Amino acid sequence: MLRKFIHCSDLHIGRQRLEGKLPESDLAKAFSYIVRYTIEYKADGLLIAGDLFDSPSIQPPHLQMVVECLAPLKEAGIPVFAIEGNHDRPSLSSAMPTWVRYLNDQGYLHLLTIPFTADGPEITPWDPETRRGSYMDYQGIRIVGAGYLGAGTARRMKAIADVLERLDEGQAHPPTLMLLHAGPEYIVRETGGYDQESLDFIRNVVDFIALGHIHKPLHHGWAVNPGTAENIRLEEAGNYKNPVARGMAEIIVDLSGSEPVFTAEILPVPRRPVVNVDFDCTSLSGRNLADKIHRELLEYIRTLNVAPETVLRVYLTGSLNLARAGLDPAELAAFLEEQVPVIAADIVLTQLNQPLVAELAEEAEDLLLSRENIERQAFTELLHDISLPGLDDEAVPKLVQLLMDLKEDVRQEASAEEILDRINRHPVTDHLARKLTEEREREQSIVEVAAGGERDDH
Ligand SMILES: [Mn+2]
Repeated sequence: MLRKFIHCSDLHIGRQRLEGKLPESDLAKAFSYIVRYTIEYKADGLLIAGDLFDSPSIQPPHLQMVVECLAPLKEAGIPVFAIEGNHDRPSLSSAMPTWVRYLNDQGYLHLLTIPFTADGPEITPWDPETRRGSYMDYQGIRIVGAGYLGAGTARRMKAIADVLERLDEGQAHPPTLMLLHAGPEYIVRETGGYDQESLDFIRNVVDFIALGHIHKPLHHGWAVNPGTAENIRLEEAGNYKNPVARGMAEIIVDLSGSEPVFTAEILPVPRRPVVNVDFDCTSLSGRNLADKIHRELLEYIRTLNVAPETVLRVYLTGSLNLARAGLDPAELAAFLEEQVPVIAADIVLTQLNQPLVAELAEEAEDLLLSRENIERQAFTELLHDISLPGLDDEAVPKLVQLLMDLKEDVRQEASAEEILDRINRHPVTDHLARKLTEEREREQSIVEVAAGGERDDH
């Protein structure tokens, strides 16, 4: 027995991008794609993990967009379960009605909330009469909406888990899926995220967490954030270098066994193309420097033949004194928009005159966040438990690298010969083989000595 959900988050409908140069409809288009997919895939429900709107005070057309996106689901009879993110509400403690609440009251979605009082979280079942509640038992699955928990996220998650555990009075709780608008604390330090401890704690009562808030896709196995469906900030198009899928997640729940099995896959959502261009200004000098940059950049961009629906994002790199060069980035952007058939151009100065700092920051981010790092750690831990001759502290990282490379080979569907070749060529293979041989020889000589001493006894 399978249940299928589509999970999205952070649609930020109403967001102005590049001072409104990018169409607002892009965000609705992405959302509409997700809705169509949900219907065609015959999913049991759509999950929205917060920040449906960019602000609590969106303009009428933005509400209209969302209503038009959600209407087909209402017609198809596919329920939508939503929570509010930090952008949907003026503040955590605000009692003001929100546009998500309005959509709830109009029957477009089920807004799940867990209010916190002095006594802790107030967790109530969904009441179809009042259309209020914290969770709904739907198709054999308990869907809980934890919402945005602010700076107290880790602490409040534990409090919620505590109450959830006691809900069923000693009976086994149904398979539980939680909607949560939060990121890991290593990303959202200042605003409070979840940490390993709160995750471990909540794991006892929650089988799967559908996350939002962080615009980058995150896959923790049983907790998943699909990332944004459109580039809410244009940096999102450049920061996530590996073109990993992002935008929505397919969650499948297998209820046929004794234990529910949740699996999730993050899928891509088509988005407006953003072309990131690096342009090194270092070698340019002399008079009329600004003009020179205008001309040379234009010449370079013309060679790229970008599609007309593209957003051009130009990172000026190298060293350049903006003031002395008389270069106005807004003017340069306007010039490019006039000369090249693109929807908008954006000049980014953050990489200028500080390439090292930018690179270091990027490296640090990669180190912290990457899935690769987690895998590397797992391999290292596994290898530490194996006692293999020659597998010392120096060899472990080398072998880990080899394993990572092999994993990538398999993913890229490398041939058996190519894989064997990589193993044979790698210095760590040689090192381990030599140590193993030495060890065997030593053992052999011990056996021989022992055997030599006993020969006369027969
Ligand atoms: Mn958010």
